[in-house]
Amino acid sequence: MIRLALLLLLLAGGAQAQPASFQVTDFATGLERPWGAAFLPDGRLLVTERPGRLRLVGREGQVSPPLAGVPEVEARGQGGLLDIALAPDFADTRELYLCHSAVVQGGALTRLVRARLAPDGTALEGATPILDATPAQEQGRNHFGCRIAFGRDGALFLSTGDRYVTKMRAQRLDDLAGKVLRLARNGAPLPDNPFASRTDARAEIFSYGHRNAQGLAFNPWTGSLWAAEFGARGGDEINLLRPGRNYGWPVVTHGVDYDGSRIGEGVSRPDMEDPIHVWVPSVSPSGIAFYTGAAFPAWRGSLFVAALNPPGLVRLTTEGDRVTGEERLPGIRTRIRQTVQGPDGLLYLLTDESRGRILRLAPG
Ligand SMILES: [Ca+2]
Repeated sequence: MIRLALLLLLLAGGAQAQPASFQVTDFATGLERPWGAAFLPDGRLLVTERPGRLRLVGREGQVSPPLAGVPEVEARGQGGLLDIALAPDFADTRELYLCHSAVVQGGALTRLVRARLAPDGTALEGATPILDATPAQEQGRNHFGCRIAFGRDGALFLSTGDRYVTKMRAQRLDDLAGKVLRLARNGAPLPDNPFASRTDARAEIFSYGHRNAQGLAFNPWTGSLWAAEFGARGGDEINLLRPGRNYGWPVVTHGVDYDGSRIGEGVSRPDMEDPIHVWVPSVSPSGIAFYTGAAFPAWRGSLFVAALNPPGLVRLTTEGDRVTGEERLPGIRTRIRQTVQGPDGLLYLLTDESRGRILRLAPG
């Protein structure tokens, strides 16, 4: 168990310099590359493991055996069982959503699945694929996205990766890779989606030109949808997602390719959306979460960003839909895949390790 007592100063300009001190403990252990997590109404936590398992973590951190009924996944490269989200009416329906990589006729793609949690919590029931981010791509097993978030209107948003190999899939409107999709609960496009009336575009698309967004969260104060995506070398982004807009990849980016070569035509273009925050060099941002809890009053309004490389946790201060400051939390030097706020107002961090853990941040 790691125990740290750390004093942080609030860096937000003009805000009260109220210190937040925290301690980090291992809440749960024995998880292989935990990737996505969702708290149940009773305080237990469903956690995916990238190799293809789903487990239920009890309120004291006890980890269940793998649940039955989980779909087969393509656990190669960056693929596997990825995100999980509960339906907004989960308390009544026990319905939840998973995204994962799957193989279709030799090619791989990101798949969205709907299922129900069995009443005793030991299995999924009726897991059914409801959307494939087609076309499947034979080459490569990188950049599958994916995160799931529900809007206030009940719409399901799903981020997909550009599948890495050709980059330009993110710009094609007849292709579901490198997008954020907006869907009904059965996986169908919503009729008021931005491209619903066009015959040359997929009606599922909400926004496009994304490289690989693994962070997706609604700002609870403004209602806006925020996304984090990986750049190549440098050029990681936070974007404010608006319907029908083009977020630029790979035409505009602040990053360069891994061999140092230039990508696209610059950092900005009038017909494309600029990010609201950029990292050069990279932090490799995966999951994001707005902090709304009472346990850390000084952190209310912050956006927490799980960072893979350099490993750790980044806190962005925000005002409305703007980023006003940034700090890296001291003492956390593990690759973090996702950050989730618990019903207790504490922060739970999923570590990207083969012997992965859930870290818990509590005042102290
Ligand atoms: Ca961009």
